[in-house]
Amino acid sequence: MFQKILIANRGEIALRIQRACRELGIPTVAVHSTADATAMHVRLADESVCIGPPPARDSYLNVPAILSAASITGADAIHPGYGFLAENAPFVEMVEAHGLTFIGPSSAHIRMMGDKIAAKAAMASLGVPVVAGSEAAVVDLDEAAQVAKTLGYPVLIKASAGGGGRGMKVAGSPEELDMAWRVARAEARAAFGNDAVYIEKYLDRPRHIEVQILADAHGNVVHFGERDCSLQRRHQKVLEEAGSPALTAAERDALGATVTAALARIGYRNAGTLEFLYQDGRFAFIEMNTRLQVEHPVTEMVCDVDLVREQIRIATGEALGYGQSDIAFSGHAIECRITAEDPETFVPTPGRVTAFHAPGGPGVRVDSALYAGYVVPPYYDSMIAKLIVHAPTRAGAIGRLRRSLAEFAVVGIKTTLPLHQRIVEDASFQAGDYSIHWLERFVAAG
Ligand code: MV4
Repeated sequence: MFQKILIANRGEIALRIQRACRELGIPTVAVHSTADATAMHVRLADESVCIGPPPARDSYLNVPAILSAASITGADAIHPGYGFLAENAPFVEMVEAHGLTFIGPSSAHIRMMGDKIAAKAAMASLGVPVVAGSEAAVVDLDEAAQVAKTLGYPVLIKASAGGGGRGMKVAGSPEELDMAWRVARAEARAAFGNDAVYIEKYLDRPRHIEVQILADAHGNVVHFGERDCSLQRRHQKVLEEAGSPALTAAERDALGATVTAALARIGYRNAGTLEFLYQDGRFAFIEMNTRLQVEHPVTEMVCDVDLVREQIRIATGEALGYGQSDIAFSGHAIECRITAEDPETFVPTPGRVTAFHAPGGPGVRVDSALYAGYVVPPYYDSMIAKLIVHAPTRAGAIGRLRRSLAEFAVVGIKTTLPLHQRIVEDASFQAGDYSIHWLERFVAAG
């Protein structure tokens, strides 16, 4: 087992990783910017090291400072959490060159899945259903027109280095293709320094369904079912559920069997999530995330698994020790991401939290680094808490969500708690009847 783990992150996920380490008996090192000197992840760590000034590029993305912090504290492994350095292949290589273990996949798999064209081609060749589209990068407008004609309009032009919604343009007709093509290429070049793009048939009202997997270093791969992450605004997820209200157990089992077989064949290791669009009863792979995700707790609740503990065990070389038939799905879980934002305009609301009361009771979990007196800094992501509820049925989970949202008190700054309170009362949400466009319309309608 590791002697000491450095957690290269902040906020609730740094606490989440500390908790897994503590249960395994492993001491932790927190790193922090000068803006986070009084943050809860620093207060609760066994040791902490300041790694730079507030901007993330100078602190949480400061690789030399993070490697130095590991060296001076004697850490032998680094957990990246999500965001920051979690999917940065050169970082993984530097960690390993320093004789440390990166708690995550290999740099080669991170690189493969970061190239969306390569990821899709690999999955297609392994028998995973993918969205209809070009099989490689599309090189010029003539080829784009050819591909689009074959697919039929509307089509979506995507940046190969993109993902998470950045660098996408819809073309609804041949007349729109030229403009969409040029804008997509220019945006991809500006945002990623890489203008490789590919084209897909545009699905007009899909759900976003993702499958959680774990793979050990011995070729064992298991899945933990799906999460429905369709409720998002501007590519920021707002509420996630496990399982999806739209899927049957048979669909879950079939999709899980397909993805675990595929990942076993490429020798994938550690945690991963495969993203699919689901429309008209069909799944289509779009991307794979090679990290622990924000919304992992809903999976933990329904599968009774500690995914962070499993990531750490896998990174030491331990075998999973269980198979697919040992994983049972029990009840339903829902997560609300509470952010320090105005619930109507979504303008960030950093500032002092004067009072804080988290809900509790049966089936309620709050992952947060907030405390009364804490000042939410303006430099980082605005998520301040995740409220996760679990109950035997989806209706039961919604009931627990309603009462825990009413209990939740964050005083001193505006938060998105009122938005979540409105969502739980909505009839379409309660019926599980929504696509990826539902929340944008709900917010616009006020
Ligand atoms: C799509 C799509 C429709 N058709 N691909 C957005 C994020 C990135 N991961 C992929 N995305 C989409 N790809 C095809 N062929 C619609 C989206 C999309 C979306 C996907 C998941 C969750 C929210 C979304 C919001 C807008 C668009």
